[in-house]
Amino acid sequence: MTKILLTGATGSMGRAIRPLLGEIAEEVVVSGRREITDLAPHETFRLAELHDAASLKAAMQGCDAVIHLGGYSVEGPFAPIMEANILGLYNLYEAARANGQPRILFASSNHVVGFHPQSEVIDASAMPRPDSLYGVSKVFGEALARFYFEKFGQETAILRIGSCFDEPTDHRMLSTWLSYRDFVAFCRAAFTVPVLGCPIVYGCSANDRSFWDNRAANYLGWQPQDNAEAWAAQVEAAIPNPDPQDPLHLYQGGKFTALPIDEDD
Ligand code: 15L
Repeated sequence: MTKILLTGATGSMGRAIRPLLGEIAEEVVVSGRREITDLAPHETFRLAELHDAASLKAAMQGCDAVIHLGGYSVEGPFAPIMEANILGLYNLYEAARANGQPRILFASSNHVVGFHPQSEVIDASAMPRPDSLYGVSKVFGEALARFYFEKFGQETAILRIGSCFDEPTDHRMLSTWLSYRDFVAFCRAAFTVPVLGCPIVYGCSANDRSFWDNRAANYLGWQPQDNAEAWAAQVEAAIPNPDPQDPLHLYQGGKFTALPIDEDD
């Protein structure tokens, strides 16, 4: 693989993984809504807005693969979620269709299945039980990815990301944490496996307490290396008596299940 487009490069996850992408690509086009100036030698910047189809088409020119982190990444009012995660994702897939169908890593979310209880282990065949308007927009995204696969053969790795941060900071994250290096290793696997298809995979490290069974994706050859258990003592010391009735500890989507619906402005 030579040239990857990274959308959402100015977001927190985009910033965290950028330094690792040189390991899996010769060139990385970093794109976002604001200019990025601290470019590494293998990086170029393209201004691209998800609501602006032409800017996405231009940013994707010559790319062999796309890591799509762009979008609205938390619960919020419906209008901006719709613009970024519904219209914006459609624009992204149309840009791919106009650019020779590079493989796409679609950053879906555990909030697609957030109302499944933490006591259950689920796999990719679990029923969507979104916990937020944000989660609903990711259900749409997964359906759009599948539609472009069935209709045009566009390959996508749908990664239902758990919690991709520096380290796990609460009990739920001991199950849902995904390290940056395991994420980048997943991208490498998805972009180099001979036939990708359109799998749904749960994005978490090799956590002892994972809620998710990824055996159906073994053919990708992805073997996460990190394990949130290394932070268990630290989390348990910081939060000694978690309330089992708190949504944070009851549902896989944690506190998203209890958020109010934001009114549009
Ligand atoms: C997500 O989908 C969010 O983008 C992120 O901010 C976290 O809330 C994460 O899920 C999570 O569930 O921990």
